[in-house]
Amino acid sequence: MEIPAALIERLEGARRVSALTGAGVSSESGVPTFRGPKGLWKQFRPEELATPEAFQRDPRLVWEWYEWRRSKIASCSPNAAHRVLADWERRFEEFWLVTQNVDGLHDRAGSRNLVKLHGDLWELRCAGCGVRERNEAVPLPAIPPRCHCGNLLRPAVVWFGESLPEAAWRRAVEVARSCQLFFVVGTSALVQPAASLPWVAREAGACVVEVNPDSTPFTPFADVSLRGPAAVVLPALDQVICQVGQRDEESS
Ligand code: BV8
Ligand code: ZN
Repeated sequence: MEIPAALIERLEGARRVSALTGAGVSSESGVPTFRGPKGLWKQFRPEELATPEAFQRDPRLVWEWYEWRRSKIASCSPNAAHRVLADWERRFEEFWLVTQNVDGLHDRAGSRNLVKLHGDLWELRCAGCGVRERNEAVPLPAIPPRCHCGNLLRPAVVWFGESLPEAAWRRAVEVARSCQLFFVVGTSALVQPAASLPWVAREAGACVVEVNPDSTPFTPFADVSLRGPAAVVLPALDQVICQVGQRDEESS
């Protein structure tokens, strides 16, 4: 994968770097994306399943979909892209990762400076008393699962029409505003407000790099567009970063 010289130059001086990921970063791990030919939404429509109304109307159906996704993701492992993003916490003075993904693969790859905009598939929360629990059982003993208070437990994810967690959104905007380099990896850049983060970074003067095999509505506005799968492009980028790091060490 050829990395443009202009990007190598920006990488040389970069201290504060951030990334936004979407479902595409997990596709090489075997996790289905939402759009695209075999996309998740193909079989289901978001308004049918990933909304509070759908859960109200038919909690069992919504849980069957989440059980299916949990069982699929349970057999997936982080791929090279997840691992590189976890390594970048040690490569740069300050690296933060903002993800739209709920699959938990960034955690499993070792990312710690991680902002989860849309929650976590492996956490349940009570629709009544608000209690939250981590539960990785596949399958769950019974669906829809019930809280000890008698109310239904729901996946601790953000559904369409629900607000993002305040603190997570605030942190994500801060991170996009303060970085010198902003990577947009594996997202169709369609779901708001996450899709506004590359714009926030761009307006704050960051160099915005898109990593995606396809073009997206943001592509024309990216400073650099690396057209390829994340599990190929990110390791290639990481190699350049290591070489630059070695050069710095030799020259200092
Ligand atoms: C909110 C958790 C308001 C659940 C998710 C009309 C216009 C604009 C906005 C709206 C509108 N109507 C409604 C809205 C708002 C709505 C929205 O944006 N809708 C969209 C559909 C238009 N947003 C919301 O509702 C948000 N909340 O706005 O609240 C509010 C305000 C105040 C008070 C009350 C309410 C909440 C949105 C969060 C929804 N939850 N997930 C779950 O997962 O079950 S969204 C879910 O879908 C993901 O988290 C992600 O965000 C999105 C999917 O997008 P991607 O991750 O980008 O994945 P996708 O498949 O689309 O694309 C994959 C990409 O990867 C592709 O580009 C592909 O080319 C690329 N790729 C493929 N292979 C690879 C690759 N890239 C790299 N390497 C590869 N190998
Ligand atoms: Zn409860």
